[in-house]
Amino acid sequence: MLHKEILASAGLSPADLYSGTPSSQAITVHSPIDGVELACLKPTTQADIPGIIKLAHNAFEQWRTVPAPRRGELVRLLGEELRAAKHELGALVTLEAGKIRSEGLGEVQEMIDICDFAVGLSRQLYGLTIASERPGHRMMESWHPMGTCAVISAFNFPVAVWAWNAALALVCGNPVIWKPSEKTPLTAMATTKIVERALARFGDAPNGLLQLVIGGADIGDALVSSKRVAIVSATGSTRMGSIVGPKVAARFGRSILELGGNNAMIVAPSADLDMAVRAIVFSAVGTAGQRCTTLRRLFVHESIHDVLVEKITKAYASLPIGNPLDAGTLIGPLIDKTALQHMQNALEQARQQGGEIVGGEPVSTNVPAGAYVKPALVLMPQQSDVVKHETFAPILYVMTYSDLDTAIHLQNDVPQGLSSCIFTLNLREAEQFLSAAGSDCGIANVNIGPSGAEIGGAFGGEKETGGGRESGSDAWRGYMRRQTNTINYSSQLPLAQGVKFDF
Ligand code: UN1
Repeated sequence: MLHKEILASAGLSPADLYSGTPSSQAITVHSPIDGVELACLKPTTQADIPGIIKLAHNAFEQWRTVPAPRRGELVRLLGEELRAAKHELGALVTLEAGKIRSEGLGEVQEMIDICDFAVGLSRQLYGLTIASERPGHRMMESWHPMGTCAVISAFNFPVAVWAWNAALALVCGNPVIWKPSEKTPLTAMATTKIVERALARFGDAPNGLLQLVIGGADIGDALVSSKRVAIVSATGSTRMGSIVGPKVAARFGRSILELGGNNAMIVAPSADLDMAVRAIVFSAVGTAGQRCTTLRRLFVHESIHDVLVEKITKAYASLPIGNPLDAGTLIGPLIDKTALQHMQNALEQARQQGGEIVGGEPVSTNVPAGAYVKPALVLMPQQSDVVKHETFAPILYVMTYSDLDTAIHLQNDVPQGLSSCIFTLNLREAEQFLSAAGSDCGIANVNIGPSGAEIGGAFGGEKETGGGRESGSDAWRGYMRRQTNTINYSSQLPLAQGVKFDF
């Protein structure tokens, strides 16, 4: 399929794609597949932001009074529209973000899944009832909409992460302003067209309920700094989070941060090695190593190290690298040449720190402008500085361990705390890994890799990963305000704690 056909079938017209004229302000979008220019967009300006926030606030004042199951109906329609557009939007994810076909489709599936989840949730925004210490009194909790939710998303999951946030925010009664990565605005624009179809079928949603802004850090900053943006949900680097988090906190706003990961796997002596190899290869090289959940560190028991490394090396050698639009490709390009440079720098540091590197070199394909690389396997003598740093590329550092306590200590001894896993058939080891003294990550798995989480669980991590939770379980609470209610149905006014105040 040609680029033009993919763009057109995702509903993007030439007028959408060329809203800007080449200038220092315009956002030019290139496909990571071949570097071809896809669009030149007029960005949202800082001067536009107050009006956008005001419109969202007006939408909030209406939307918060719409019954939650009715709000869920909009999300149900969005899920239907996404199902109908899955193929076209998935292909655009491939074109704009460079994911292989199946992962592009998987990303849209993740959007559909969270819509289904949120529809059910729209009838389940439960609060507790609480026993009161006073006679004739009752206590309860009510969950109310919070206000405008800004979603700042990254290039690597250009649409799914918006959907995790938007589906929940909508049923929770909040409008959403979306700032996608300036590397992937087209998938966001195509999603907005799908949203418009759902809104048209819904009928009476307020204007400004779902808005899109296109731009760079200055636009993100205008959203982050506004007191009228109740929630800022930001996905990206720890560096970005360290700017966003304090700014939102300084104005007592709420942030949901989903930042860097440095995810590990421990492979114990009893592990099913063939299964472990499949999990390692998918989670280390899938999405060309550009997931926040990508496997970056492998701790292998010394008794199985050589045999496992041999199996992984063999598997790596068989991986088709190339144009992600082609059926059969498993590793597409890095997002750009800068990412390639970061990867090469990290490998150079690894070498200096005693690493033995297999792979990692640029691959020449028939599309020279793309940043294609062989995934790198790096045998490290210890967990040195470079290993503790997240490099957004397919680099897997392999280390050995002799006792599980040390392996768990090493796995936790990094600044990030997103995802982790152990391969073992030993129940004691598995439970130790999941215990309070085990993995310190937001996600800890047994006999499954660290990436490719389902939407039903809360997604996020600790430490420099930011502490936010999105997606399933009770992550919805992050999008609502909790109100404690005490109701007195007696004819007395007793004070709590037995306090007397008679006059
Ligand atoms: C991300 O990389 O920002 O668990 C999100 C996974 C995906 C989401 C990753 N469901 O790998």
